[in-house]
Amino acid sequence: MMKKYEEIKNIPYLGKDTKEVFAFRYYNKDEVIFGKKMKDHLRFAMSYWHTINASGTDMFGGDTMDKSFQSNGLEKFKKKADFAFDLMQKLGIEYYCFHDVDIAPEGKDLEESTFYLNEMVKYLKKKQEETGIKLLWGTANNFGDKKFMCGAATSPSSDVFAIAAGKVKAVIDATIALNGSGIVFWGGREGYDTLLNTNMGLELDHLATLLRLARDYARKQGFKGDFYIEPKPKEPTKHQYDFDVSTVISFLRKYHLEDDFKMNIEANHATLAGHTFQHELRVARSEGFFGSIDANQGDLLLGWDTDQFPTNVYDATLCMYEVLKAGGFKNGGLNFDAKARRASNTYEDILLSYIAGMDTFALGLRKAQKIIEDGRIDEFVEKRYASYKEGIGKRINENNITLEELYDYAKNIQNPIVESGRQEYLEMILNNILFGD
Ligand code: XUL
Ligand code: CO
Repeated sequence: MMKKYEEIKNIPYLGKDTKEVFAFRYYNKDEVIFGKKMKDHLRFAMSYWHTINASGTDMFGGDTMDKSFQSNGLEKFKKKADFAFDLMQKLGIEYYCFHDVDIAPEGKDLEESTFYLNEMVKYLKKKQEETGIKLLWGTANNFGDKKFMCGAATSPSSDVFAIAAGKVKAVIDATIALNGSGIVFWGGREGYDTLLNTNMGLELDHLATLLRLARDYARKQGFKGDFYIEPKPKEPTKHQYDFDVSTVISFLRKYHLEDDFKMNIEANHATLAGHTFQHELRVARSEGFFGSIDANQGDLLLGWDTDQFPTNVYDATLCMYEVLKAGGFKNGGLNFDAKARRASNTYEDILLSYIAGMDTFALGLRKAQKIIEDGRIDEFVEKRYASYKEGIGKRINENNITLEELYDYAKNIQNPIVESGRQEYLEMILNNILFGD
């Protein structure tokens, strides 16, 4: 029989051949890869909302799992925190992430909610000191309550804008008090369901205003970490303004926010936007906006955000390849914005889903290391653009040529050489690295 949650003290690394259920097969936290421990490459974080609060409810049925902790009010949230830190210790997870409403009860208004939030911040601070666990990022839930039904920063109501801003201030204070290294903005209901009732330009200006106010306040309070935008194309609104990485980058540049804001890229949001996870990471990396990751996966046959624990090694490998090429995480990390399935409704399933996700990314890291050490793929790409290393190509590359000069040069070209893209060969190398041993 499977062990019970309470009996499991910690999850050991036992290597790939073990049949032990509650063990890591690939995640060996202190093993060094490219001069850095696995745990410092991966910087795993627990998402409070899915793990500590979500109870299996969906559109068609209620809870399948009890997360009530048999108590109410602040007491309940203290018990949740005790559970959260115990779970992270069992798994060896060193970071966590939260929304304001995940960690504290909501009061009747902003002032009362902030009071509860601050009480819980004191409690969490103590837990952090006892365990060495750190806060990766904090965020405000400015989408759940009914007052946010038409948006928060993009609401047609300026009072709602003010409350959203107040909640952001409280989250900034909480994040700073807990020494968090990031503040996330996921645009919850910042988007539209129909353009018939929407002033898009005004809403985008207001969204930028809230981000600017947040940045200025946090910096004034001494916050040195990163601000992240988490792109998502749709859901809950039909069109989310933070559609994908490219859209967000041009938004940030338009409003001069690009020096402080980076991306928190979520795998399932990428696929909802019709991109691969790797695509979104590549855009962020090549534009200098790589920051943090919400690691999960969607079901490609479903058009909504299923937030499944990641088990796809192919995607995790290409993700970790991008992370390594970006120079690794600085203030960011791999937050599991993922929940065990509704039918995986035991506490043992929570452990198993984290083990599966952590092992998937550990294996992805190991395989990404192999791709880089193998060198064939990188070398192929390097050689593919060799014509830009000298002559006319070098001048194009250096932006040191005119259109007339290019015309004069081009008129003498008879048969330009364009080499094969060799896609299948490269995919074969990747398979070989993934499955070769
Ligand atoms: C929603 C989502 C959020 C953000 C934080 O799709 O991903 O949980 O990660 O607000
Ligand atoms: Co997310």
